[in-house]
Amino acid sequence: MTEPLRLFRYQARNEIRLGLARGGQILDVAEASGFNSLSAWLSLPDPVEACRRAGDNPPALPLSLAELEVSGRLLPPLDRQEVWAAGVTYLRSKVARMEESAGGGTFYDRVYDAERPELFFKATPSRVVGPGGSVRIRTDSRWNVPEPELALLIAPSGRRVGYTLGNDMSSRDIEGANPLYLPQAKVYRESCALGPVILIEEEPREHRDFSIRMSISRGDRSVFAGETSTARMKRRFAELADYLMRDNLFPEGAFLLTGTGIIPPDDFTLEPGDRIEIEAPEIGTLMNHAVCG
Ligand code: DO4
Ligand code: MG
Repeated sequence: MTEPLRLFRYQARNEIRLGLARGGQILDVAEASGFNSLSAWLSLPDPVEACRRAGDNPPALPLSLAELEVSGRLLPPLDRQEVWAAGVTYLRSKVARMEESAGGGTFYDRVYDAERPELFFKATPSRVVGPGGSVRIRTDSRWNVPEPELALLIAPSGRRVGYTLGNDMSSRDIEGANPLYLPQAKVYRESCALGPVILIEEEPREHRDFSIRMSISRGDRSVFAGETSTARMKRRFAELADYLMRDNLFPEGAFLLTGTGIIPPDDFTLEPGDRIEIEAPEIGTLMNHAVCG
């Protein structure tokens, strides 16, 4: 079986570059193929084939993903893409939201069963942090959680070309007070993390099963651990991407977070300094610390 292709952005000496990993080997994408930004890659007629060709033609670099990550040189895997998100795609999310909501609970129930999914705007690139970056807790909120989610990467053509991991940081008390406060609960500085790499979708599929785990530690103490699988989603990736593309244009491509199936118990809230690790074996681990203020 061939090793999966993984694309990533990293800080080289004086510039940002794209790298491609296949097995243990790291290739410099620009030298092998001529594209050196995510937007340029996404606008190619066949981005997946371009990656495959770049991967066949290696000038290998004396680097490893682990070294890039440890030295803080692995960057968020986006440049000019908008980030959108789907909500209430797992039973766990529906139940938790119905419980937290002061009177709006029935909206969550209805959207879980409706034909049309919940999709909302999550972040511009400047609000997104990458591996090792700090995600933010709102100062005007007292109940905050990370939401570990699989993110789809969609090309301007609408094709799903890859996957990464995401954290849809959320203020549960703000959203719970009134569902109309959703944009404030969800969209603010450093409210989203993406990374560490983009797993390229070499064979198009309607849906895929990824195991997702999240652990949160405070100092040397584990304060939460949970896991799920995208097999438990109520909706298929193809369905979510199809709704996102309806009457919309994404000239730079877009990321679509697919919803959370892991929600810590109601007495849990994030604290500054907490270390959040979100992991899917095929993609890697997205590690961030929480900050506030
Ligand atoms: O309905 C509000 C947001 C839902 C969400 O972010 C999720 O289910 O992951
Ligand atoms: Mg979410």
